[in-house]
Amino acid sequence: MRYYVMTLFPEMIESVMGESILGRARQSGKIELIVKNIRDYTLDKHTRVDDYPYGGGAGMVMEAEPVWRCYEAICSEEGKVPTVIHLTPQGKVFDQPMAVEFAQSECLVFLCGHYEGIDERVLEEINPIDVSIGDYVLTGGELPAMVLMDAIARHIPGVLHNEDSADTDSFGNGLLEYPQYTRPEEFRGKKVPEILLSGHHANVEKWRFEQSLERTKTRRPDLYEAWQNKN
Ligand code: 6GU
Repeated sequence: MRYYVMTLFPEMIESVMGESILGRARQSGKIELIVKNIRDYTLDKHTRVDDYPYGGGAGMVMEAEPVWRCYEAICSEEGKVPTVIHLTPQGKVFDQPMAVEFAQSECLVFLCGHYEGIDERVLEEINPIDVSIGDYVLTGGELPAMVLMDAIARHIPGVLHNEDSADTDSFGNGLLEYPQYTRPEEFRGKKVPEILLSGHHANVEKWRFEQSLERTKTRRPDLYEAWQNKN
């Protein structure tokens, strides 16, 4: 997978994407990350990338030209027109099936807006897929882009050590995950459920499945209903 990020805050991306499982996936070459600073593509001598909105109103709008030139640079590098994901609260709300679907791509470009948004005309030209991460407003698209890159990366072969954990984790089967325990066997008087110490694999699986069902039913009745309808 090759991820491109178009942003005004490249350090924000680099600082997070060098860590943990994503950092390891980059080291091993499973994921390539190319961060483009939109400011590098301005033609303005003061490197300005935003301006006041026509019609007035609060805030600033990201100019079309630097975004377009940055996008064209990526198209040239790729030698084709890539899939572009524009992070915006106006987009389709991201979910697990979308993560699985996007993971099939060879290359994904994340366009991060800031301020009051991006000049509509360059969005019409690029025609990206608009994606939101939920119904609340953030100051920019960088955190959402990283949320997507993380969720998508888990579905790229070799990124997770244990290949089946992407499927058994919460949502892999449409249910929340069962509770987990590790040593010691007793913590503040609380014991690990006996069945997990039994070594009886089939019983453990059955118990975990029941726990998943119960949790989903009480915590996320919406997911539980969806699961019932498809099972
Ligand atoms: Cl993708 N961007 C911004 N700025 N805010 C958001 C969002 C995206 N998703 C939820 N809130």
